Amino acid sequence: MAEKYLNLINGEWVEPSTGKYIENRNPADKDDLIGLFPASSEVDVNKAVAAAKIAFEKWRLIPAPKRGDVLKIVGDMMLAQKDDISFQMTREMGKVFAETKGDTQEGIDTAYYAASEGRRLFGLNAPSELPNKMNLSFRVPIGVGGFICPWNFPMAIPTWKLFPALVCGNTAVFKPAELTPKTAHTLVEIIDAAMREVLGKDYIPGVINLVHGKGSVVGEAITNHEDIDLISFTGSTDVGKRINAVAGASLKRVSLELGGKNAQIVMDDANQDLALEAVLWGAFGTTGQRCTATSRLILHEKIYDEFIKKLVAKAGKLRLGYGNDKGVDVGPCVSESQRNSVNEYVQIGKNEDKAKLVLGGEFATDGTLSKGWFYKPTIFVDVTPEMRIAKEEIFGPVLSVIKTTGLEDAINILNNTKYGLSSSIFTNNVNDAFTAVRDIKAGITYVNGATIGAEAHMPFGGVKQTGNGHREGGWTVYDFYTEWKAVYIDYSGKLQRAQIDNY
Ligand code: UN1
Repeated sequence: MAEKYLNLINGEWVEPSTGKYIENRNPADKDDLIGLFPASSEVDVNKAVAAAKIAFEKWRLIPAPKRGDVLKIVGDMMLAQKDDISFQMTREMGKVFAETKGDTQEGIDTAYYAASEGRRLFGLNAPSELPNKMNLSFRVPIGVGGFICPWNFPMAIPTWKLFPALVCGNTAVFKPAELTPKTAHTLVEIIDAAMREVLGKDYIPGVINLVHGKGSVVGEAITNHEDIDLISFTGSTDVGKRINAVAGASLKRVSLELGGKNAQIVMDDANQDLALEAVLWGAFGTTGQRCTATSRLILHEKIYDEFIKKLVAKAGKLRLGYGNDKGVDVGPCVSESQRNSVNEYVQIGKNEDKAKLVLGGEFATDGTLSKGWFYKPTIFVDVTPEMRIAKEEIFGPVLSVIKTTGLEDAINILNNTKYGLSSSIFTNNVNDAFTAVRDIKAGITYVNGATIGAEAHMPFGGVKQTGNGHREGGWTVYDFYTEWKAVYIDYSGKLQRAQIDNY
């Protein structure tokens, strides 16, 4: 019998009110049942929010450096368990062990950053327009946050949200992706243990609550809840729009990280070997299941045929398999429905008269691959910018190659999408590089680097329909998790009226 996992509500591990559980299986081997995770309902969300609301009044009074100490211990614990966390993450999510170790490391980096932010969280002062009066402004926490997270970065993305939120003094109701509940369980176990260690007898139950279940039930209940003050969501643009609309009705603060249709430009003067390595990594790493994945390659016409030949040869050699096995380059799609959705896009590409499929385009079923949701690395060439495979997010190992005549044309093609998350240009021409940095419409631009691999202490997010203007990561996220409070201290001993007495 598979192990049953529980929700964490008000400091206690509890069964879901429904008594029902959801199976978590290995996408590389559907016979491998990892565990059973709560299929929670609105009732569980209500309990979690109530606990978080009470906890907020105590947690906000814990000095920020002490809240940071909790995050320091969290980082240490994650580091000590890095290999085990990553092994389990590969088992439930599919990407290869080297990548899940990167995912865990991103969480560790975020923990240490948040820990030190506990001793900063800088405010700003300004002079008063009146004598004997002091003006200060500082950050205050907002309240209860709802955190709705995706499966592609089961550790890094929840930490991007939870750690800064917590160090700022907010409390949390965390709903992880249904497909990666085990990593979430481990993360919350660690946070709770660190809270107990740092706070001792002053431990506050309900600062972090974990409610497993479906987005349509648990995510929906969080979005609708009147005592949730802010929501941070990473996922599809369609769901993001819905969350924004529903949460906007009660004026919740909402941070959205949504789709991408990222492109890598390769100019004719570029280091081709480097550009080749980058596109292989950007397009097929994480089986193409990153918001930042390279799903378009915009190739200069002068190197077009030669580059494609090398690319197809190399991509054809990528080894598919279970990501915890040695020598595997690419894992499975995360689920059957995700693989079907990738395959539907490939059929759309195949039906385009002009686009040519030059690699893959089908399920990979050789030997043990038939036990999982594997899809062959797929490349379409001669794609034109208006085709659906050039515009829509596929979220799988599918690359569309588009020919360009030069820099301006390449940038126009790159910008021809409703998204704007990551982007890249390979060139050795410094003028072209800076022009691209200026004119590309995206939240992230790499020069001579792949579209994936953002660092945890830098602003992460996109323009246009990739989000709603907020950024995760680094210092910028602290603006999302705090409000500014302005304080005026008058030590003149009389009533001084701004805008009146001094003019
Ligand atoms: C995502 O795909 O949602 O920059 C996050 C990167 C990773 C994070 C990706 N550090 O590719």
